[in-house]
Amino acid sequence: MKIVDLRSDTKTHPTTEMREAMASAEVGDDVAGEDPTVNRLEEMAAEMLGKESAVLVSSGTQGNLISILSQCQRGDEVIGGDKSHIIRAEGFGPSVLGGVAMVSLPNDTRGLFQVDALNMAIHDDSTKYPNTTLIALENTHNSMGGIAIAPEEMKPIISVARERNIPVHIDGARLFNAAVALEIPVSALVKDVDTVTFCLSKGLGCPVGSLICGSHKTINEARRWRKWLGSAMRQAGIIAAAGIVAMEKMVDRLSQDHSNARNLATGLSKIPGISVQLDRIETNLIFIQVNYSNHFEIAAELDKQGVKVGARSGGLWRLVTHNDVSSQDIEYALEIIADTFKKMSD
Ligand code: TLP
Repeated sequence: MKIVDLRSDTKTHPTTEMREAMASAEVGDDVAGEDPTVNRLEEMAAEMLGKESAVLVSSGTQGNLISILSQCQRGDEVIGGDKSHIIRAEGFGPSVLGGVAMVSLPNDTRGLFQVDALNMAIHDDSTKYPNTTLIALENTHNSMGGIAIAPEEMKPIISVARERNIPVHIDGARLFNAAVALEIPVSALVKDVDTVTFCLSKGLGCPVGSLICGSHKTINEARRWRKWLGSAMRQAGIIAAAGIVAMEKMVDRLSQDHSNARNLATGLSKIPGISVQLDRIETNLIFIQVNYSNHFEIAAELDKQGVKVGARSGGLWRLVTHNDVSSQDIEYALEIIADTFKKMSD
């Protein structure tokens, strides 16, 4: 049966070129800094993002965790948006493992937060409150709809951070989607921030891996944390080889995922029972509202037919385009979805 997996871009399979690069990768002991393929990937990442240094880590969650632990001490706090992945979906790892408090401000529809609220929330050095030692942004912003936040939109928050002498981290799990959608170099998106995590394993199609980019000092600290967390790896060039292919070959094609997402969203908007805000489709994530109480059953039926969607409570569904979903797959999925909705609408 044909499968069109629209649940997440984490579902991608490595391309043939990645598998070949992995099979023939030159490797060494990365704990000793001797893996030439890892070293090359880290150099490429740092250069592309315009940062001094980069380190390969296992996942986006680990990238965010290590970025926070490298910049915050026990008893400090991080401020992020209440809808951000760091706050919502990473199990408060920095609190569990580093004694760092995670404080949230309401995200606005652009995935940002108000500067007045930020100014008020920041705690300067005091014995009574935790020190605010990091501000976390997310770009693209996943749960606000995959929106691509432009540098000028982030500027007010970054200016407050600068005034208050607090570093800024970007969870850029889908940073390259943002750069492609905004048609700017990825470095322009992160020029004024201190650390960035981006994922190889989402839109870029790799089986595993994320990179943290930042200053030499912070990345050295990140390497210590990676070791403490038990995830400094040995011949990790096997993983890095796919990452190099991704950074060389998989970035420009993200625009195809974005146009597939727009086509999918437009098709879905014509199906009775589905509401979509088409003007909010900026990258590869589509959120739709399904106005049927049996929406979980509809999703289960779609699954049986090979069309997999991310159905959530309240009828909010997320559909994601990626390298394993072609424009023909979109047409196919739309036919099945329209048909199933017709049969099952309550
Ligand atoms: N997001 C995943 C998971 O929540 C399942 C998804 O399908 O969207 N930051 C952002 C913005 C993310 O969306 C994710 C994963 C992460 C961090 C964490 O990355 P991983 O899964 O590699 O730890």
